[in-house]
Amino acid sequence: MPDAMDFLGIDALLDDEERLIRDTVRAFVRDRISPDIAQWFEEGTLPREIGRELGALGLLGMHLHGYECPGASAVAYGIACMELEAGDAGVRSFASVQGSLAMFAIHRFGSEEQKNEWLPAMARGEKIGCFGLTEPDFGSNPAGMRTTARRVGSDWAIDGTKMWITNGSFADVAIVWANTDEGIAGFVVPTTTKGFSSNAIHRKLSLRASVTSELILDNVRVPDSARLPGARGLGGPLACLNEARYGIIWGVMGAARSCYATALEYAKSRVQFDRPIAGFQLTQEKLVNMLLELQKGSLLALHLGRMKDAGKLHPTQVSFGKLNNVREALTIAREARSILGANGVTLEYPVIRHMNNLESVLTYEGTSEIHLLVIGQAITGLAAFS
Ligand code: TGC
Ligand code: FAD
Repeated sequence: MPDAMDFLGIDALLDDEERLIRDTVRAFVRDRISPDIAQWFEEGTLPREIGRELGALGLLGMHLHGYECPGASAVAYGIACMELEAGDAGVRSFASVQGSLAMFAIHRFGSEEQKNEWLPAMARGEKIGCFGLTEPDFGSNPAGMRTTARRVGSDWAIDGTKMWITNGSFADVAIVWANTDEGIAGFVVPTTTKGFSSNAIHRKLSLRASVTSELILDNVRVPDSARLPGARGLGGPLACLNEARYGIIWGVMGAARSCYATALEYAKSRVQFDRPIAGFQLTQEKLVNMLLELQKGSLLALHLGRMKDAGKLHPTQVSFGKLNNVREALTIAREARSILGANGVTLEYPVIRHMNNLESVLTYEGTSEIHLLVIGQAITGLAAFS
């Protein structure tokens, strides 16, 4: 009989190293994240030392090569994202922003000096990075950003406000995207630079175990050596987003798996009308639909991961994965919550925490509507963004 958690035997498609990474990250989540995550979520915190622990496990900048980064495969990185998000999307977000956004930007577009200065310390989790693209008035449409960088002698002066920036308040370095006379450029800005400040955003009901902040840049002066020399135009930040979006395709299946597993166990033990609720047809329909989408989404993640490792993954295919898997993970979480009845609305179970987190994941890294339009443009040749 197939395994209720791996009905299609997807595990057999992984190699020994991939299984080892999965088991290692799963054990870390079980021992270090799961016991405290409900409390962190309730308090709206994520302990900073988690960064060093993720670094010690080689999970920061995991798929980057050189500069003390592990150089793991895309599939291995995806598996790590899945296990981290099975714990909480806030922890996966931390690793995504650090590795796929901040470190990737430096790795892909930075000078040797920038790479040597930042990447080893960031891989170890000693220095934390954030990625400032979104602004209060420009979310889905970053091309309109108002943050500017103008030359002042041999320096740059950066002015503007970035909004909804993960890790913003405890970052050591911010990758800031700004408009210049030559188009959009990226800057590596130490957060101790004069004129740089941040404000944590409070009252979030989603991704509470993750710090989200506003960044204010008021005449922030940096030398030309802080500019990312390889980044030209909006394609620079969007190339970074491809990396983080790829990790999300896997990550959300981890959250969905946690919801499905919780609902299945609950349904087998919760008795109403003298029978376990798992014995009712309506509950079985929910569980089976969850399993179908969980397994299909996991296969999709693996397929896209193998394509990425072969160097054949197109950004529009990343959009395909992000749109499908986040949408389905959210549906799975909502179904799981209903199976838990009143218990489904408390932090005693992980389900509503995942469900609320997934609302952010649906929005960040490109909303589901934007990814739908990216795919729509790819298949029709017609852009429908504006
Ligand atoms: P468009 O004219 O289509 O493109 C401008 C230039 O960018 C290139 N490009 C890409 N390059 C790499 N990867 C991609 N996915 C790319 N998409 C486009 C394109 O070829 C072009 O290059 P060039 O050389 O011709 O100039 O740009 P557009 O202004 O029409 O916008 C397209 C659109 C709407 C798809 C894009 O703006 C978009 O993706 N918007 C969504 C914004 C977004 O995702 N923001 C995320 C912020 S970061 C975040 O959310 C972190 S969450 C934290 C966490 O993970 O925990
Ligand atoms: P808007 O762009 O205003 O969109 C609002 C609604 O309008 C959405 O449903 C959207 O799909 C829809 N819409 C917009 N344009 C169109 C269109 N052309 N056609 C159809 N529908 C459209 N950003 C960063 O730069 N760095 C970070 O680290 C970061 N972390 C984040 C963490 C959290 C917890 C959250 C919630 C967000 C984070 N973001 C970050 C910001 C995130 O990327 C943006 O919220 C996202 O890009 C959407 O922008 P917006 O919120 O301004 O929504």
